Amino acid sequence: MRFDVITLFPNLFAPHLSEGVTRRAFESGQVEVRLWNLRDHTDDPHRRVDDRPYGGGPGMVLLVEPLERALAAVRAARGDGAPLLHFSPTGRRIDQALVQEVASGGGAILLCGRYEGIDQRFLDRHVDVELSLGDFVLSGGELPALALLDAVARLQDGVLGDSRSHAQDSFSQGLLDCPHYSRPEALPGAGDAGTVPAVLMSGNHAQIARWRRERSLALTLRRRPELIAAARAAGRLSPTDESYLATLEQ
Ligand code: 9D3
Repeated sequence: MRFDVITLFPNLFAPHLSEGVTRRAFESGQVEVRLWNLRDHTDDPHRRVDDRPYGGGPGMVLLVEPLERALAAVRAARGDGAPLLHFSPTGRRIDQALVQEVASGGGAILLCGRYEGIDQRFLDRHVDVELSLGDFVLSGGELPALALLDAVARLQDGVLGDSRSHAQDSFSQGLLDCPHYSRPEALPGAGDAGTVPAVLMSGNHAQIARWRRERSLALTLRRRPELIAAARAAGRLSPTDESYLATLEQ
C-alpha cells in the first residue's frame, strides 16, 4: 500500500515513520510513504506557494498552480487512480471505520493544508474526501495525516505482536476500552484505590471477561452515550449487556 504526501513540511514525517510498533510497516514498505514538498513544484522564481485571499481577510491561501503541478507529478509517479484525501478543519471527522476503509485499499494521496486553506477551485477539481482530526484548531494538516498513517499502519499484518489486540481495540468493538492493571498488585500506602480489582487476580476467566465488559459498558455510557446507542442499534449488545446497563440507568 502506498501513500504520497503533499506537504510544505516533509521533515515533520520522518521521526514518526522510524519509531514505535508501526516502524516495521513503514521501513519494510508494507506501508510505503513518499513525501512531496509542495515548494519543489512551483514555477515561480521565488518559489511562492501562497498568496493573499481575494476579498481580503487574514491569512494566506495555497495557490492552484503549485498544487496542480505537485499532484500531476504524484499521479505520474503512481500511475493509478488513487483517491486524493485533503486534511481540513471542515472535513469529515476521522474514525476507525474510515481508517479500516483506507487500510483495505491500495493507498491514497494525502494533501496537507497550511495557512487559511487551499484555493477552492483546486479542491473542487481534484479532492475526493476532506478529513478532519476533530473540532480543534491545528496549524496544518500534517499531524492529521500522520494520525491516519499511524492508524492504518498498526492494522497491517505483523504490526501488533498479538493479533487479538485488533479485535479487542476500543472502537473496533464500538465501546470504550476497560481499565488495565499490572504489577504491583498494591501500591504501598494507597489503600483500596491503589489495589488491583480482586476479580483480575481470581483466575476466573469468565468472571474477568464479564468484569471487563461491564467496565467498558459503564465507562462508555457515562462518557460517550452515543456509542451505546450505536452499539444497541447495530445489535452489538447482548441481553446480559442490556441487563447490566439497566442497573446503571436508574
Ligand atoms: C477561522 C478559520 N480557521 C478554521 C478553524 C482557519 C483555519 C485554521 C487552521 C484553517 C486551517 C487551519 C489549519 N488546520 C488544518 O489544516 C487541519 C485541521 C485542524 O485544524 N483541526 C482538525 N483537523 C484538521 S485537518 C487539517
